[in-house]
Amino acid sequence: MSVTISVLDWYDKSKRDLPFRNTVNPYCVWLSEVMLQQTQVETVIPYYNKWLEKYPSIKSVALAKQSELLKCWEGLGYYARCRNFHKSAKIIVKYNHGIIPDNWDEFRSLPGVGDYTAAAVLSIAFKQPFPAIDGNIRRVMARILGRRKFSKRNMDIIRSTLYKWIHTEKPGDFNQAMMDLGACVCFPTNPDCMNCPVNRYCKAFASGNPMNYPSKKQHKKIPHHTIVAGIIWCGNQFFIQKRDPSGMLGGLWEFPGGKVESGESLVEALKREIEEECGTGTNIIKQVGSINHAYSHFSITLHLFHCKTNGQVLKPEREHHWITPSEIKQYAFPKANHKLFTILNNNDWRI
Ligand code: DGT
Repeated sequence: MSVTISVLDWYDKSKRDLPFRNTVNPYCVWLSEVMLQQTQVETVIPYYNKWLEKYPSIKSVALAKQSELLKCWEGLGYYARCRNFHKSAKIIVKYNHGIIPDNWDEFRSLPGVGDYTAAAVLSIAFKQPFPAIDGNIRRVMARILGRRKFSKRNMDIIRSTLYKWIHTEKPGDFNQAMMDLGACVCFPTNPDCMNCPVNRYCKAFASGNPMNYPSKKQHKKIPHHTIVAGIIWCGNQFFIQKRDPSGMLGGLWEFPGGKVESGESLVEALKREIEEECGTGTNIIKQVGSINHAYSHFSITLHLFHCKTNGQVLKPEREHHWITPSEIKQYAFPKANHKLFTILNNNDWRI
């Protein structure tokens, strides 16, 4: 037996039954890999199924509007993934007759495709022997090889070992087996070593303290921002604007507002932000409610206020719409806003 055979035997018996495991269609495999980046499997499954119902092919993605795709992605986070997938689909339809490339250089050069995604898709969909190295596989390898740090040298060793171990006829199964091992057995804390198919090859297990591998990173404290935003009413409609397409939450819709600066009250900050973004003042009527939300690199407390136009015409720089509450579902909003909508729905949107 070898690590490769032990891992593949275990996978045959224990693999997770996931919707994207029943296909080698490159479009479906790629979509699932994009959705799975930074996101848990249980969260991805309903999004994956819904997306494929609406967009059954790469061509249907290429032909869709970015706003429609973002609506389908709404709530999944890391929206650059969706925008890049759209860009890639358009490139493939325009320059490659809608055929997803099956060679490393072409596929890897597409927007949003990194080493991990290229290796995962090429191995699963096209049976090419590229090891995919995600966070789970890195941890499994650090333990088997007894490496504490992910230094460049150790990463080179991990990569070259995986190139040796990957099964040339079943590279996709090998990669997915290693991922499952990380997700279901070789947990970050309290790994289930007794049920591990490769414990006899594992240096971390032999050490008696597998959790020392890899050594724990010191968690940096993430910053917290206080944000204010306003629902500016004009009759039964209110104002929403589109976020810059290239930045964080790019292409999603939001209420005007921004960070409270030091020394400012919430109302002062909101007046300033609305003037900066909409080119005019407004009457701030009352606070609606507040929510907390955590992004990967910072967290926010967002305070929302009802406002009314003060008779002057708004001169916003960004794309904007005036909508009624019932039209919200036609637009993609950040998750933080959905928390606000829950508060608003409970209050009947009363000013
Ligand atoms: P910046 O100004 O370069 O830091 O860029 P932004 O737009 O990311 O930051 P800012 O100052 O407008 O802060 C707003 C933060 O709150 C941003 O991380 C996105 C988040 N957010 C979620 N929903 C909303 C919303 O409806 N309105 C606003 N203004 N921000 C929202």
